[in-house]
Amino acid sequence: MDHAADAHRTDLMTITRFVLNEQSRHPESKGDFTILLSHIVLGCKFVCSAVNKAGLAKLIGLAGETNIQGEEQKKLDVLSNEVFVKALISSGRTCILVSEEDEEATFVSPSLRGKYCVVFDPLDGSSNIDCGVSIGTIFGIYMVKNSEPTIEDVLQPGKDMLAAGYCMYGSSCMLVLSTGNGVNGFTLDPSLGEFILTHSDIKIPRKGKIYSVNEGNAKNWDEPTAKYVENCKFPKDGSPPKSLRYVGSMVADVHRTMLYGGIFLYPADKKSPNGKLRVLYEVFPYVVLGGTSRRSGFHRQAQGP
Ligand code: AHM
Ligand code: MG
Repeated sequence: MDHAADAHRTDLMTITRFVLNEQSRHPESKGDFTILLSHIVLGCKFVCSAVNKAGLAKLIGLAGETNIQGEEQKKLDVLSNEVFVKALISSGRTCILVSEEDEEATFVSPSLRGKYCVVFDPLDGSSNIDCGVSIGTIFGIYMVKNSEPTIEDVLQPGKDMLAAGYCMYGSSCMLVLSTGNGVNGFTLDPSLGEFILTHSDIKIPRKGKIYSVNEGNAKNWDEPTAKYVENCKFPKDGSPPKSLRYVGSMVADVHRTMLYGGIFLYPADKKSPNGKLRVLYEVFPYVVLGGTSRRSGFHRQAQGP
């Protein structure tokens, strides 16, 4: 019997165990981050379950409709937002929340206040919700700087995020996390209700054969962008053309890029001069994940067993 393989199957590294291991390397840590993360994980499990039964539970469609019992239907992204906001506040570890679904930042009342600021898109890929294509949650975590939290605390550069991650609700549900020391992926085992480490120390392959972009916007691109994409299709150096893959859910498109390599881009264009993706909770978390993924080799020795 292959004992190593058997141990791999029976010695389950849950996400909580993984984070506790990581935090134990910081003697000053009081477990606050682990508690915060367990509330994010709870939100992800809830949304995963809601996404899986969306059609059955009539969670798809527009918010504001009423069901047969006269109850108000909540659109899946509205429901996901409520779940994350409530889970994060009740963790007692957050002070400011910024969600794509809410126009204003939420300042947590002093009695429930903690030291973390969480920025998130509770359910990204809205155009794919109603047709059952992969969608996801994106989040980033900052440490509050001011003793009395202000909006400045969530206007910090992406590089100052303590942790970032995403959860993809796809053919399997996968949570990918970086606390600044490599990137690790956990797959939800629905029978256990636990995220288990399945992709350790993810590194984006240096070379990839895929480009991922909404080419329908090409008419509005600037020249360098148009030239770049043209070169993916008709390479001038004699290399084979790249394949095009575009889901239209950033979480899925970037997840594939993390694992297979290549490039994902949503460039600014004449229609959206600032680009479509929101920097704080759609782009910064991926900058953290991409950056720590490439750097992760440097940290391996410090990771311990
Ligand atoms: P959303 O926040 O409304 O869901 O929009 C963000 C999504 C990204 O997931 C994806 O990369 C992009 O919008 C797709 O846009 P398009 O449909 O223009 O290609
Ligand atoms: Mg979004």
